[in-house]
Amino acid sequence: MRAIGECRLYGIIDLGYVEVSDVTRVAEQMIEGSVDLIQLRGKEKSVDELAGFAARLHEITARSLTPLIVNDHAEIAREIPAEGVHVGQEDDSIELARRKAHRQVLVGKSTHSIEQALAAQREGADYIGFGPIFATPTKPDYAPIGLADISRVHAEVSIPIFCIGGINIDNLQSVIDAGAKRVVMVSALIKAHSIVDYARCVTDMLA
Ligand code: TZP
Ligand code: MG
Repeated sequence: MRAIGECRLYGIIDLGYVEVSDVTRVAEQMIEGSVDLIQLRGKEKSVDELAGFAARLHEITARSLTPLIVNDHAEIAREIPAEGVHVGQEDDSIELARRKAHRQVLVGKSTHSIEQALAAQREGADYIGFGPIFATPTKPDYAPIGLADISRVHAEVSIPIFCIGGINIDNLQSVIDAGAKRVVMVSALIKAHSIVDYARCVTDMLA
């Protein structure tokens, strides 16, 4: 499986944007475009539904050694062989997520400030999301934190940091110039005319 430290572009299959019938196509295109790791996120779906989608998705991601991360519900990783789980500030602690998964998995955590980033590292996160950098309809209730703290978080936190929130190909260079090495893209990638070409362009810029 691809190591988290080698990952630069993190794609999220958000079921708020992707029809269930389209999940396989989107995953295959992300992989063809060299997305390094993929998360399944479905805020409106039940745990059982998500476990079913994750099981099918894992059959695709495993072929290309792309880690599959499930959002919010660590217990899904107990049933299906996802490589990791992702928790937010209001979700299970990292320790509880590891216990629920009941086996060795990656655990990532969403952070919205330097203080939360340092706390996630102390708690034993394998990676963090850091943002939202820009305002985004994908996470509308969170104030954007802007570009200013990106260089400081990279100086103070040694685990992989994925900048997230409102990032697209038009503002990506500003995020890179601010110090980012890794990014998450949700809507920009999913809505791209060609997910494959869009992802390739992003991975080239992050290389
Ligand atoms: N966490 C912080 S911002 C965000 C999440 C899940 C959503 C990012 O989505 P998009 O569409 O790339 O702005
Ligand atoms: Mg969450």
